Amino acid sequence: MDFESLSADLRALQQRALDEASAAPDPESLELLQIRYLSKKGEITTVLRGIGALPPGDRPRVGAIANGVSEAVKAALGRREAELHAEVQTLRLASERVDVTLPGRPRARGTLHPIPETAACIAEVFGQFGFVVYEGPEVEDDLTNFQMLNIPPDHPARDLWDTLYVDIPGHLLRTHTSPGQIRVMQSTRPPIRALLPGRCFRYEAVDASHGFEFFQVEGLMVDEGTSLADLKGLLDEFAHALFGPRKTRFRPGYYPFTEPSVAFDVECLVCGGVGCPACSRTGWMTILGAGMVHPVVLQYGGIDPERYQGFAFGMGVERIANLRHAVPDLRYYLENDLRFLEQFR
Ligand code: 2U9
Repeated sequence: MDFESLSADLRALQQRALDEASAAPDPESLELLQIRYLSKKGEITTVLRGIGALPPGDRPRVGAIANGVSEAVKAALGRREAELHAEVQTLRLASERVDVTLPGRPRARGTLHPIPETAACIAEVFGQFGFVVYEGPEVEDDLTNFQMLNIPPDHPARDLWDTLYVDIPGHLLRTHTSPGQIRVMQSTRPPIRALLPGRCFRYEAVDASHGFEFFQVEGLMVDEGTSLADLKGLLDEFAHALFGPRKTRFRPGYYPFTEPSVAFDVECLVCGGVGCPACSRTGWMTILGAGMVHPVVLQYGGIDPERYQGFAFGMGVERIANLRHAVPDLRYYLENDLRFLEQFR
């Protein structure tokens, strides 16, 4: 082995290594090339084994060529590695590309349940007349739920409300939101315009038009000189806002906490007053009850009935929602069946 053939071997080896490096398809093949050419048992070292046969004067020159070959192969492997890395990066960027100008994917949106939606709609109308929403507790005491509303313990009117009692003596689930109005009167000086939405509870057999829980909205106005005419004017505006322009009427009614008491009717929403099954052929539909607050009730609320008068009204929200959306059965409101709820989008 002479200097010429050894250095020719090294150059050939370099050429082969560089060709293979630039053709390496992935980082794993680069790793193999690195082992094959540059490791302790690699091809460069193998060629250098022949160095012992050379004259001592030639040995450093071959050593220098071998170093040059090593460096060139190392550099070629490094270049290819950088190239492969860039290719991977480009592929990844292409596959992960986000076009920020594309429209978003629409998500299914929930909606308000028809009962709170109707309650909000009612509050919106009365809000325009200065009524402010208050909330009372669902567990009430007998005093505020009944006695202060002019319904003493043995009063026959108690038969109207079959009550759900709780384990605390003298306490019950409120049968109407009226006790909340007592609390408003006790804590607020007139003029008062209060609206009380809330869930109420009665011990009832459940059927299409009765539930043991229902949602009520009650209103109370107390001021000097408040009259039944003010009540009629307000309720007309309310009925028109919800059901469009229609005839309305007061009919005599009875509640222990109002005197006089009335039922407020609108012209039938189905037949327009001609008479149909929906209005029991009367041409009218009752949408709420109302009246002038009984002087005794004002007194319980800490208000002087000689100076102030008040009117109050109350409505079942399920009934109003039924009329707005033609829902035939109250039980739908509590079942949370999506096939029902999705119709209120
Ligand atoms: C106070 C004084 C008076 C509230 C009133 C009604 C008439 C009424 C019913 C309608 C259907 C209840 O949901 S329903 O079953 N309510 O007709 N509510 S007057 O009167 C009050 C309330 C509070 C201190």
